[in-house]
Amino acid sequence: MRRVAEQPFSKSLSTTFLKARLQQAALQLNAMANDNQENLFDKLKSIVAEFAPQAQVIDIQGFGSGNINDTFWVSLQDAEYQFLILQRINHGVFREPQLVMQNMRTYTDHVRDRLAQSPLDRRWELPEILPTVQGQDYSQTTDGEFWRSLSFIENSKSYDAITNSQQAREVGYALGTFHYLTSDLAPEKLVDTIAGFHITPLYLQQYQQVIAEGKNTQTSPEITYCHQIIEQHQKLVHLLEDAKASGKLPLRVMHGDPKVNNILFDQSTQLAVSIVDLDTVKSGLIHYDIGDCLRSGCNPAGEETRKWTEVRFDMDLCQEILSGYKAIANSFLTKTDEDYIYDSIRVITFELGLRFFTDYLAGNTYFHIKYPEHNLLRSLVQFRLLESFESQIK
Ligand code: GN1
Ligand code: MG
Repeated sequence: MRRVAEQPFSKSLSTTFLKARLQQAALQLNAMANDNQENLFDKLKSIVAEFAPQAQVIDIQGFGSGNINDTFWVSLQDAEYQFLILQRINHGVFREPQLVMQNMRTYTDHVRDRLAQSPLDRRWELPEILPTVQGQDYSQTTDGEFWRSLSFIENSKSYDAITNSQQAREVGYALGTFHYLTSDLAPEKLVDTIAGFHITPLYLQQYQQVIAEGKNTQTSPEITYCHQIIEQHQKLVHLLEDAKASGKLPLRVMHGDPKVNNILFDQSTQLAVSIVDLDTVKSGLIHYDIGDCLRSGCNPAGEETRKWTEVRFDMDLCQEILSGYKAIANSFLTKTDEDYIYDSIRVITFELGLRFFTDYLAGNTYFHIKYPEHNLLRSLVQFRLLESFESQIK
């Protein structure tokens, strides 16, 4: 999906056209489904005014392919920033959005200071959190919605799947840079914004509970396949949590969602310049990040493909991502950390498949979907990817 709004904007776009396009985007993103679509444009304009009161809105478009929050790209005139990102934080998922913003402040302040003291030798950007006119990091509407605004990283774009080895090394470099720049941030300074996030055994419990409730009794060969994969991987579930409990793997700052399309590339140099989507930055195992980055980076078909039987794990891309990662991470990566890398790919790919499948069985209450079987298809993609990986490391 497009992650870069078409630029430059045209001042001649009519309000009627903007409204129609925005409504279509919102429906496609399944965003704002409960909102009055007629008023969407006006509503977004009034939220923009909370962050940039003097600005004139030139254009607003649906943006990105997030499964949780609703994201818009805004083009402005007479404002400090020509472009900004506007996001409605899903507070069904992030129960305390103010804590998400607190973490984002802690993280960006820390990294900004560190970069000021010891700059990298290449472009690396952090999104700015734009305050409201009252000086807050988010705006809360009268009906309880949480909105935030972030600067748009100039001349950048992201990809839903990696297409070449240079991109792969850059993806590894980006994750390594994130871990490197946070390696001196005490993880306990960050709060947990989603209870149980990336605790694989808890996802298994949720699956078992949904089965016990018997909400979805449909059967099909695909559904049977998913149940079988879950049955076969019971031991895997505890692998990283056991390593954490025994102290083999230490708690560090983790990103929580370093999938490929959260890494931004400079459009001119094609080098990675930022890692975004900072909602899940918290204390945890960096192995969940390494695994997540590799499971998304080594799936050339992309996690949204419907051709799930064709999904394969690309080992060449995996080696490239790891070489990019290690080039910067060797300052903090231990031998034990390295020993767990392949296991972390297995755990996180399994975990994501399990999360999608459980949400499908539970009636799709967590991830945004675009069609009824969407979460089932997503879980098939992850389970097939897992099998492909496992077949190559035997
Ligand atoms: C969700 O919303 P998005 O796309 O950034 C999810 C991640 C998953 C990802 C899979 C808070 O992230 O954990 O890995 O979908 N985020 C949350 O695409 O659950
Ligand atoms: Mg995310």
